[in-house]
Amino acid sequence: MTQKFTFDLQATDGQARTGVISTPRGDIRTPAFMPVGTAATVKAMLPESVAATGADILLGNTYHLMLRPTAERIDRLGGLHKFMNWDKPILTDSGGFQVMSLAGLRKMSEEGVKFSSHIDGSKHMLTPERSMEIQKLLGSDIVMCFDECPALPATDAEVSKSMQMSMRWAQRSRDAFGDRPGHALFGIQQGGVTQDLRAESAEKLREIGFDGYAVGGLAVGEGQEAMFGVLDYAPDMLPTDRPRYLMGVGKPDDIVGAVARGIDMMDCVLPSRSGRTGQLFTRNGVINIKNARHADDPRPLDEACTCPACSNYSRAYLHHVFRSQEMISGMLLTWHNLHYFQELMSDMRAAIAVGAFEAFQKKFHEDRAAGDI
Ligand code: PRF
Ligand code: ZN
Repeated sequence: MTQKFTFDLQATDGQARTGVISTPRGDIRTPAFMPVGTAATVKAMLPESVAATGADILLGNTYHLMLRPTAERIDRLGGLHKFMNWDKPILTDSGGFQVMSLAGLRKMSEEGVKFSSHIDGSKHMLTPERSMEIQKLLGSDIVMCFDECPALPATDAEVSKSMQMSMRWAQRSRDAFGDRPGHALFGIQQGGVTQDLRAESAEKLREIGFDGYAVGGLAVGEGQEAMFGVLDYAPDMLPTDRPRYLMGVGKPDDIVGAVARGIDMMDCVLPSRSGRTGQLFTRNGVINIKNARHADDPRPLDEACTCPACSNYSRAYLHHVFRSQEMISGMLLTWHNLHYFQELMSDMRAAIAVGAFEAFQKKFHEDRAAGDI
């Protein structure tokens, strides 16, 4: 077992890349999709089932876990991996982004952000130093810098000011993280949809030096065209020999477009959350299982899918348990969606490895256009 964190880039095809991140807790095949396990669980899934879908790594959240059950309690109980029974790698987000989207009253300063909990209104403070401490207590394998993700639209002056602060926080995160063999610290590029600001942010992060680099501040309402516009240049500003992680993305076509532009890692609540609301992803597009037209349909969701929901149940059954709000509905539908996302990643890795990513993309878009589901 390696004690080091390494990234081995194995093949490229255009801008698309495939490789392996090695950590003491196991390998992460890239491009990688990370299911979200916010509260020390991927909702409706046992960890072994998440692994069975093909996931090599999960995402956890500083913000949620610091409030409940607290990082100190998880540490006393042996760390997050043991606590939630997941022994593969875990990446944790640093908290700032979730504070902005979830917390009550917030007050931002150079020091950090003061906020009140969305659970009980209690007061807390997150700083780069405290975020590093919490992620260490959790035992996270990939730690994210503490940053600010400005809400878009914003003026260039506002985005610049926020990005500069995030870069000072990146330096403080680096200093507080220290030297922890086998654990990685990722910097987060900000700068909105402005190329000069993205370049300046990348420059600062490269100067500080990280084990990997995230593209933050996207998928915040700017739309796919604007996001792809940034991804046409942003990954190239980051070191080629380190993993590049696009935070909080996304829909299957966002993922394919991001990989085509040089992204290696992604995370999103979409497959798990949609599973619980009855939206199913298939190669022919999205199925809403709630729809009455599935009530008598004996066919599986997706003939070609090997997940338990598709192997053993009809659309009629899945429709019935969804309508009846049976617990098995969230379980089966989440499993299917996670399986679909992981198969998409695995198909992309295979296509990139043999130089067939262009053909893969063409078929991906044709299948969706053809879809009568
Ligand atoms: N920063 C952090 N987490 C994030 C984001 C960010 O910019 C995003 C943006 N899509 C999602 N999650 N720390
Ligand atoms: Zn399935």
